[in-house]
Amino acid sequence: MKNKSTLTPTCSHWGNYLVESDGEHILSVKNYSVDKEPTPIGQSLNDALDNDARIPQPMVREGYLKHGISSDGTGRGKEKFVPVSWEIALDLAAKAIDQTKTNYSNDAIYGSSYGWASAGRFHHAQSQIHRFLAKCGGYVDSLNTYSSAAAEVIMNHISGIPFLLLVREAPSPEEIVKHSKNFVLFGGAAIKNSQVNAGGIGAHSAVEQLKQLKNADVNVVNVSPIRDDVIEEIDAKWMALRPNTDVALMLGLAHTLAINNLHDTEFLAKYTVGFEQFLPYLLGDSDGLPKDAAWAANICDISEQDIIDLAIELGNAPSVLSISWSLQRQEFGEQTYWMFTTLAAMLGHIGKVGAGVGYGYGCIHNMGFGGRKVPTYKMGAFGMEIGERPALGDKKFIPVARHTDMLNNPGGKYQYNGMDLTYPDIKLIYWAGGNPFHHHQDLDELAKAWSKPDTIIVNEAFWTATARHADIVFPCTTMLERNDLGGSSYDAFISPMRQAVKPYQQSRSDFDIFSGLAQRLDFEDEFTGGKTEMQWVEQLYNTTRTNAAKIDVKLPEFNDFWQGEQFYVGDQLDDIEFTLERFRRDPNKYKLRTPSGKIELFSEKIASFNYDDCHGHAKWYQHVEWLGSERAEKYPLHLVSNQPKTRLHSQFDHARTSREHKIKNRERARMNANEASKRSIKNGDIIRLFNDRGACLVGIEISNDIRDGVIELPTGAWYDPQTVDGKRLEAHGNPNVLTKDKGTSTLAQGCSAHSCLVEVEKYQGELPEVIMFKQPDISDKTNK
Ligand SMILES: Nc1nc2c(c(=O)[nH]1)N[C@H]1C(S)=C(S)[C@@H](COP(=O)(O)OP(=O)(O)OC[C@H]3O[C@@H](n4cnc5c(=O)[nH]c(N)nc54)[C@H](O)[C@@H]3O)O[C@H]1N2
Ligand SMILES: Nc1nc2c(c(=O)[nH]1)N[C@H]1C(S)=C(S)[C@@H](COP(=O)(O)OP(=O)(O)OC[C@H]3O[C@@H](n4cnc5c(=O)[nH]c(N)nc54)[C@H](O)[C@@H]3O)O[C@H]1N2
Ligand SMILES: [Mo]
Repeated sequence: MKNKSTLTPTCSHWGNYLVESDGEHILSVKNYSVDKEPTPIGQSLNDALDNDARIPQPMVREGYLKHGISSDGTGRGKEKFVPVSWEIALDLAAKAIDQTKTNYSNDAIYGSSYGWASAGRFHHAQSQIHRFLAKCGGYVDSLNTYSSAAAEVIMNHISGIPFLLLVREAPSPEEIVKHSKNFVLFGGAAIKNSQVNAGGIGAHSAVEQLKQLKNADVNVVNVSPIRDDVIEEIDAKWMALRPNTDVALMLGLAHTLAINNLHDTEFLAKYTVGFEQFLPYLLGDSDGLPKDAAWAANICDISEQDIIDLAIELGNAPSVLSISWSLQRQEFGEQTYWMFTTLAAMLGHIGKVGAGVGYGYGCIHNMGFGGRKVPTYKMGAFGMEIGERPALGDKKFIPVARHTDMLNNPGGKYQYNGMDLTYPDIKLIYWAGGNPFHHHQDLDELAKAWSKPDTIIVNEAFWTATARHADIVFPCTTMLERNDLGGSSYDAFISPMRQAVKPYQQSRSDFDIFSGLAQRLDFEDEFTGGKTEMQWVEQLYNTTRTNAAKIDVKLPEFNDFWQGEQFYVGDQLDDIEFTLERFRRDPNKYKLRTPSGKIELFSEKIASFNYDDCHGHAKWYQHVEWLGSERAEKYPLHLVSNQPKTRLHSQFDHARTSREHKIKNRERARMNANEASKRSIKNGDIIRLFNDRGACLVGIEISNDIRDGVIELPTGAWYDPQTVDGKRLEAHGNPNVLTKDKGTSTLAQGCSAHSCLVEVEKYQGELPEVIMFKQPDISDKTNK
């Protein structure tokens, strides 16, 4: 007999939902009525149980099953998988971990496992794996994020405010309308990005909020190579600059302010240090090159007059300047954030209500649209949170985006943020909750580097390229197949996540997988704390409830919460005062945590590192990959590989929302009619994007929202490398076969994915089938 259908609440990084299921199947995904702008990404959950893309049982690469840690790693991603029992898979993985520790040390285990995983405080894969590896004796971790490494490092030096706090404290459109006359968005505030919110989101309202700017007397400017990075309804002025030239534009604006005495000398004196070191560079006194509007126009391809006009407007009325994170995922990405802060300091509005700065406006919904009702109490957490992990010495961590470099240069020396570091010699990689074959640059090189370690273990629900490149694959559950609680300090909703369906085939939660390994390695009780899933969920909730009570926020008793639906705490929260507002109010009492206690437009500390790619103040550096370089003669299009509007990174690429948007099963790229006609390309054609690092196939949409010289290909199509006519060709449209794998600079060593030149041509050959959403080659011999 069929079970009757039930509605269970769940929470994802892109929204909270009621899921209708019959215990076995998802029947529908329903939005809450408080969510006025639910995203179509939500419907992806209907396909979470997909049979083709799911991993049904533990799998081991054939060569690894035969030869263990001495197998030939070049078979990864190519050899067959053999289905095995949980016993065999867990024994094999435990043995590999034990051998690695004994033969080498814990420093031979790379366990950064970077990635967004899914929402849910308990089954948070990062918490699970970091707790497991820490209790196993330690491992090599990573620092900073792919999202914003350059900004995290530079902003800490110059503002002393932790980046994840700084980005949350942005004036809302309502406040901007009241207090500002200009709103200049470097990198836009794309609605596609504001669909998501790390840890869950109860109600989207970005469009409604931005529309308040429509009839207000606010001059909105979208500084971006892509017009629809700002919604059409607010008639923003489009300044379509060349990608990666924002520093030059900002310098041109700053120069115009300076020569017209429109900069706020009082603010600079009271709240900043180092303007006097920066000014000679700006005016050209130190290098003979004034960074004036004409100089900037030549680089960024915005007219000199437009730059002058904007500077004059900014100099005469309060403004909010906003900068998206994309501007620092590029070569010298530290400079955009430093120059942006310098420009904003010259305008003098930093720390005023409804004016000043927004770092990462709308990159994530509640950064810009979350308002001031922010839960400041701590959520209960399992394991180690980022920032709470053990102290990190030499060889204990790498800057997160130096993954391939580390595998290629064991023992190699390098610099990061003033530190002399050495790459560890990695023998075992363990990943749970991330997709390096999505997030890393120059993927064909990563694939080669992944042939080097002795063992690679991956927990995944789906046959992503990362799972396909592992030796041991543990099939894990999705959030619809387990019990959890959702919520974060970025959102005023907290939600029960009751199990909606039984686990797919043999899959188990990460908690169960790590418990099984910990048992074999003799630390099961330490890992589980002697508690079951539901006991942990209750404990995390009760910790949250106790923390909330300290600031007079009342959460229901656990049982009431658990049986109910998402719970809103916003009406119990006080408006927060932003850190920079407090600093402006009383700079002596609320000194910034910088050496000077003020905003550092010149940093003695950074200058003392003597890096030739990051000096003591913000500067324009000559990039290698941009439209003004020599390389652009061969590869004349700048690839903007931005975030996808139809999914979160690579997650649920196999599901309906993402697939319906593809063209002939390939990722959709956009270029304008002018660039298309130069190459005889028509709307809907399949084209080949290429440079000297790789090539991929995409479907093309012709759109005049893209400036000349630019092609947009969002990230996230599952990496599908094939060999066609003897040449490597990625068949599905993954931009990371083209992007360059180089640190932003010696300072932060961050991801610089947005610096990449390509050329394109109409694809004439026979179309290779996209095979990534199907099961890989699996042996019909099961090893029980
Ligand atoms: N070219 C280019 N590349 C980029 C960027 C760019 O702008 N351009 N942006 C970068 C940025 S900002 C980021 S943050 C990264 C994102 O990179 P990632 O965070 O690595 O990408 P996701 O696709 O979110 O990967 C999460 C994986 O975890 C799996 N997962 C989900 N839930 C669970 C779970 O409970 N347990 C386990 N074991 N697995 C689970 C999902 O199936 C998925 O495969 O990409 C970066 N890469
Ligand atoms: N739907 C959806 N939303 C997401 C994500 C997702 O995967 N899907 N990922 C989330 C994550 S992890 C992150 S870190 C944030 C990232 O947030 P961002 O870093 O802001 O995201 P991007 O989409 O890479 O870039 C935003 C826009 O910046 C513009 N841009 C690119 N290069 C330049 C440049 O050199 N100058 C200027 N002025 N503009 C430029 C592009 O037109 C692009 O559309 O997004 C989050 N939001
Ligand atoms: Mo990110």
